[in-house]
Amino acid sequence: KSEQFNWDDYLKETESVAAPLHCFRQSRIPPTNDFKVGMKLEARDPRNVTSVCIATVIGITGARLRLRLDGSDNKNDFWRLVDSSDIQPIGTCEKKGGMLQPPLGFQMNASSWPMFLLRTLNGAEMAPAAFFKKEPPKPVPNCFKVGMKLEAIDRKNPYLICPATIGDVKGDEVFVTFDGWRGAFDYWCRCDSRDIFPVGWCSLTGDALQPPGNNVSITKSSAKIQSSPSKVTRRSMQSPQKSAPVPAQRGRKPGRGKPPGQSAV
Ligand code: MLZ
Repeated sequence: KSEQFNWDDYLKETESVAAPLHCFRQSRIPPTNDFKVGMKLEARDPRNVTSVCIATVIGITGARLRLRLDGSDNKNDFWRLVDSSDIQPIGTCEKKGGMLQPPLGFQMNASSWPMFLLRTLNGAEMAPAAFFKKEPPKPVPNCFKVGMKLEAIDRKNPYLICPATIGDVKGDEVFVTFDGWRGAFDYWCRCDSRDIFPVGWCSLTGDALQPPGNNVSITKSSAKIQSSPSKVTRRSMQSPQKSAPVPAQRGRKPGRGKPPGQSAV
């Protein structure tokens, strides 16, 4: 059967190092997730960030919640850490003198919003304030270095957390490259992004860390100082994938450029 992905082996195989914990805006010990499916809370609308809306917990994964905005469809679910500043107990908005807003794409007539709000909150199970954890402070300065390994949310498939490598660093930003996917999912983000985690995060939260893609040849991080670039073809830790593995290509940088015909989903 498929061998399980193991960071210790993988770091050795790729001769790379894990990005230090203090680089991340994450708590050293992941916050406990006490939420239950069905509980309601207030959440910033990811598609309209000036709006605070009512959201329902649709699922629980590790230290994250799968959320759906009340009055929205089921195609725009999003995931937030329990210590995210994007979520708060019901009542917080009003206490601060704000007004709860209908989500972008509210499925009913805008005029029905006040009544909808009353109905959705009536008899709702509200997540207790103690379940919301304080967001960790921003790490300063950006201490990521090219080649460091991490775990990162795949923004195209945000329920997935995947092994990744810092591909570039610019000011406060880092380029997150996903191991084994040749650039199809890579993105720039701030070094204090809540979407990136230290190596070992998923094993602490109980999240299923995805294995690296198998469409890869991995350049050892030490390759730059070696006379000939040394490559490791991943075989031992491959997991079953729907797509046929693309053979490793020589002379290709990892995580860059899209291979022909690779689907991004
Ligand atoms: N459905 C996709 C998932 C790819 C996830 C990649 N994450 C970096 C596939 O299997 O192609």
